[in-house]
Amino acid sequence: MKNRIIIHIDMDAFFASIEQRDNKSLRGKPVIVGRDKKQRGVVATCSYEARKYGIHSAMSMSTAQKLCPHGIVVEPRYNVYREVSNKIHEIFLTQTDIMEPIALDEAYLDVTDRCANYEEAQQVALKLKQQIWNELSLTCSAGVSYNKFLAKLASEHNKPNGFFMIKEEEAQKILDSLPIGDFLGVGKVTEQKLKNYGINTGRDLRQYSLKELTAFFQKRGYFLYQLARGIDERDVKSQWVRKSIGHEVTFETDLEPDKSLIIEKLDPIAQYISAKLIENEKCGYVVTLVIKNKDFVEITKRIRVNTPIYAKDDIMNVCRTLLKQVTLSAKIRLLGIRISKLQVRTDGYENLTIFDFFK
Ligand code: TTP
Ligand code: MG
Repeated sequence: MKNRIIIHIDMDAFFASIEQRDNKSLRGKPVIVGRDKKQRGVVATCSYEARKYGIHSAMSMSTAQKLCPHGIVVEPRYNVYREVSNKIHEIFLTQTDIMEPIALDEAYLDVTDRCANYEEAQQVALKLKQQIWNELSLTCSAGVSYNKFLAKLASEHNKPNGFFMIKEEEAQKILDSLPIGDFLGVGKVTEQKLKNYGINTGRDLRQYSLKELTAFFQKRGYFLYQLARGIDERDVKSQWVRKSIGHEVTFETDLEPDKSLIIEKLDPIAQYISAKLIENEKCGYVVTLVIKNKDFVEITKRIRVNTPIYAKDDIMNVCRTLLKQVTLSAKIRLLGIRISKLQVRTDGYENLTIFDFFK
């Protein structure tokens, strides 16, 4: 069986980056997000500028302010963070259905079926980073590997705004030199206990037999034994139902702003989406047409049809209608179509034409 390919994405200084994005005066400054409560609160997170002073999550606010007296304390805005988190998940779902969100700012994506090799997975990860930047003006770090533990390790490798891959042949070397405290599930107490056995790195861990490790640490010993050898069989648990199916194409040379040419270029995109809808036994009510011009100005037009569609010709008919509402002047660099408000396809409307369906 083919090895899995998993992407882990984690937003950089998540709460703090959102605060800096939304308030220009905080950019480039040490920002500490947390409730002050007369300095009795704790730091939720802080900007990378504040990390230089040794501030980190869960540190007491009073310590943080002692370390960096000119740090700017900002109250958390959880509803905003939640909203951004939802948008990030939507972006992830444009690339794969198998997505497991962890907390608000990270997720695992299983792209085994979607990517033939690591290079393709790299393209997906970099595309997601770019999409997050384009749509949300936030950076994240991405890691690619063949299991969850190593993918997360990879995403942490070049933080912030990083990308790193750990392929099978590179994993052991990286794990051998990994400090024991960085292994999955090793908290402060276990770390100390491991160190008492002389285990400071992955290499030290690998010197112990499975029998010894399970004797010392019970079930966790078994996991540690496996992790030291780059084995982590946890699945990416996707609880998410795909909300839309879309596809975009960026052209190598910008297109002339000519509607008949655009129709021609939209055809294979509609074909691709239709195939995806059929494969997933889905049809959708909302069609969105995306046109981005050479200056990165994006035009989106959306329409809801009365009966959900999935056939290429129906998708193209709706796109033609949407295109009529658009005025084009500059050359075009990207075209995309998205079908949303999906539902499971049931037979019985295949022969109807879309023109009956507009509201
Ligand atoms: P993290 O991903 O651990 O941290 P981060 O995104 O701020 O920084 P980076 O990933 O670049 O190292 O956590 C995500 C968010 O969760 C973080 O912005 C704030 C929140 N959080 C807390 O509220 N308390 C905590 O103790 C931690 C670790 C995070
Ligand atoms: Mg993060």
